[in-house]
Amino acid sequence: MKKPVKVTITGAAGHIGYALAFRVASGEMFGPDQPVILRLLEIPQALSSLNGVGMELEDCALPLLHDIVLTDDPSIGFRETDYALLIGAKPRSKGMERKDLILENAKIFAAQGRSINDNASGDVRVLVVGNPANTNALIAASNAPDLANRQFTAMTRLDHNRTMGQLANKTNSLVADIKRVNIWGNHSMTQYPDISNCLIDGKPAYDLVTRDWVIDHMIPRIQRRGAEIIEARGLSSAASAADAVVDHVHDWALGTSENDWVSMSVMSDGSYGVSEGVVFSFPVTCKEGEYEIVQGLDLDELSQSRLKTSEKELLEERAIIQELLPKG
Ligand code: NAX
Repeated sequence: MKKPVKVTITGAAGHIGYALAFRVASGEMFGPDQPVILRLLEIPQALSSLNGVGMELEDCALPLLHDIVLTDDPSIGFRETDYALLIGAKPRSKGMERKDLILENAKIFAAQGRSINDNASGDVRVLVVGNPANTNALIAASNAPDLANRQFTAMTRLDHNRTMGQLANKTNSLVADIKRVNIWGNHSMTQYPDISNCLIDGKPAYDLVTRDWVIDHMIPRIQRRGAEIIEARGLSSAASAADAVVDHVHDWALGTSENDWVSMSVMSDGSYGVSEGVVFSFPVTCKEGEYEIVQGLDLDELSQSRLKTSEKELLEERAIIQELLPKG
């Protein structure tokens, strides 16, 4: 029997956390032979609800779930953890400016970065989902002086999966036959879903869809998909977000498929001319727990200008929280 993997989920009593915990515990993230220990972290006001999540997990009698820790203490929540899934964040309240939301959440992710640094496994992998996810990941990484920036990522996999879903629908194909889509930039309205290199059943996607459809319909729909879901459901995406968390960590830990890549927001190393020091979504391949940014893709003028727009937004977000970046 393999040694259990310790997985921390913050905000585990929230919508995404609730949809996620059971899937991690049932083996979907790390495979059917990998036991897990769940460490579920919440704020004190949500502990009663978190207890309910713990009871339901117990009632599932999941063979791979070796232990459940429920806590509001980050030093217990992150203790020796191998994977920290940072989902808990403050929602935007009525009348709150975007800048205030960034600042409020920045404090949470600075504290969690420090706690992960002090308590987690030295080899921990961190995924930030709580918004603004890319900038929160930058803050967490910058507050973890003993850990490498490569250990911190933010989630653009939901946007990636949404792009595949839209393409499958439009071209009447199977999602399994769609390869090499990717999201560039920030998890926000400035993100750039790119299908220039995409193959559908081995054929270039642009043989099957027009550039006008991509520019006028697909890209804006992906950018606004979160709002579309809220309008329809009265609640934000939860099951699909949890599904993207499973995909992101699964591929990071176990590797991406041959001849394909996925979208992950990672610390920019200057690839494709993107400024260093922002967490930016790139196409990546993963192997044995490490990711590599895919190099050498051609970017036409339109793509370059869209990358610049998203980079500019990330630089603006960074300027707002600059004082919370002790690493520089
Ligand atoms: P909910 O409000 O349902 O749940 C958030 C939970 O986090 C609550 O239970 C709250 O008590 C807890 N929490 C707040 N501060 C905490 C802290 N300091 N430590 C531990 N727990 C804390 O939100 P939910 O729908 O689950 O969404 C969570 C976050 O994901 C939001 O910031 C949301 O904007 C973001 N999203 C990010 C996505 C992405 O693709 N990157 C997509 C989905 C989602 O919108």
